[in-house]
Amino acid sequence: MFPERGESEEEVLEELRRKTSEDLTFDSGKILGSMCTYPHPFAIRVITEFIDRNLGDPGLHVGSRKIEEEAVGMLSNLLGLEKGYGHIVSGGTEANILAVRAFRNLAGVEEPELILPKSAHFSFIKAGEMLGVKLVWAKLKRDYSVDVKDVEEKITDNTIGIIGIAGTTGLGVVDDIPALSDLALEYGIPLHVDAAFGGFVIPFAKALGYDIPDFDFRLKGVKSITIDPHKMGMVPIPAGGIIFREKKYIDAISVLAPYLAGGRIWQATITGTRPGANALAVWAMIKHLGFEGYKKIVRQAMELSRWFAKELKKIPGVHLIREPVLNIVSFSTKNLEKTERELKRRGWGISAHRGYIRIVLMPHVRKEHLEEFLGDLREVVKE
Ligand code: 0PR
Repeated sequence: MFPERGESEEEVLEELRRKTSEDLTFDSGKILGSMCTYPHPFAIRVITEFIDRNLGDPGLHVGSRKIEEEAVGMLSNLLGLEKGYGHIVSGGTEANILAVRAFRNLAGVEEPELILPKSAHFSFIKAGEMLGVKLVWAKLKRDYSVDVKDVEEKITDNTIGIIGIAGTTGLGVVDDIPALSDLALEYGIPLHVDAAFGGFVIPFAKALGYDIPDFDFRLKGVKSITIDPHKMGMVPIPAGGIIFREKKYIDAISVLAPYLAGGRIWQATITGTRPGANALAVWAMIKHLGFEGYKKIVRQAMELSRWFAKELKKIPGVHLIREPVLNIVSFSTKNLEKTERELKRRGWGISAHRGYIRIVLMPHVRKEHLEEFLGDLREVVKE
């Protein structure tokens, strides 16, 4: 019911606290299956200070628009591109939809088809449906990366683009992007890399010496990349990123907004009114942490995931789906449904809907949380 008369701030807050007491919080250490984390305090400060900025009307917030451009510039550099074109958007879903939209608009074929790995995120199902693009699913190999031969066999005159994934949602697997890039160049088809999760992990993990395939704009077939600051970038939700290699992709999805208070603009994002503060927070976090700061966060997450995988392997009745590539470790048990139910009953924020339980070693996950989880898992599996 819409209340007739208002209550005091304190009363309303009290009720909010009571009602959200059911929520799992990141500091409880119980959320092991999420790609989000408690944002960095500095990002929260930035958001609070610049909460009113709207990048949907950049003529009003000219400074913020320039900062978004700089943030896109720094992300492009991280991904091996001197100058890129793109936006800080609402998340990986919007970023992926924008990439498919650009590819479809530029291809200009009547019955557009997109080739994507079986392991692709469900955001592409939304993209296919909204954009009238047929999804052609490519097989995975035994190591759960996409079968590049199968991708090649699925190419037709209607293919508008190919998707590769750098950090799959379920297992954190990085596809053979160099081979996909070669294929894309050979057939003259653009390649989009979904690095929504891996974008803020792989560059740092590689610098730490982890052996992970190349995945970014250094490969010439890669025309666009999704990279989400609201996952491993430590920025509050919503903050996704889409970067294109060339301006023509942005032009292909830009719509004229003629009457805004700040003047007419061309707008490429799906959302109109959109948070400037989050884009500023992306910029601020990159400036504050720098490559070294992110490397430190990634080092901890990667080391913890290697340790965790080793501990899991010691438990009889538990098996790893595959050796971890990034900071995601997935495993199964003999009676997975029961394991899931029991672990959930003990308060753990995990799910097993893909045929395995996925643990994401986000920055809020600490060794003591994992030790407690392993203890519970040992008991549950033994029962
Ligand atoms: N691409 C990949 C590879 C992803 O893993 C995800 C999200 C997306 C795109 C879409 O990103 P947005 O959700 O930002 O639009 N993957 C996570 C998942 O589906 C999202 C998530 C995050 C799920 C936090 C749970 C959670 O608590 O698993």
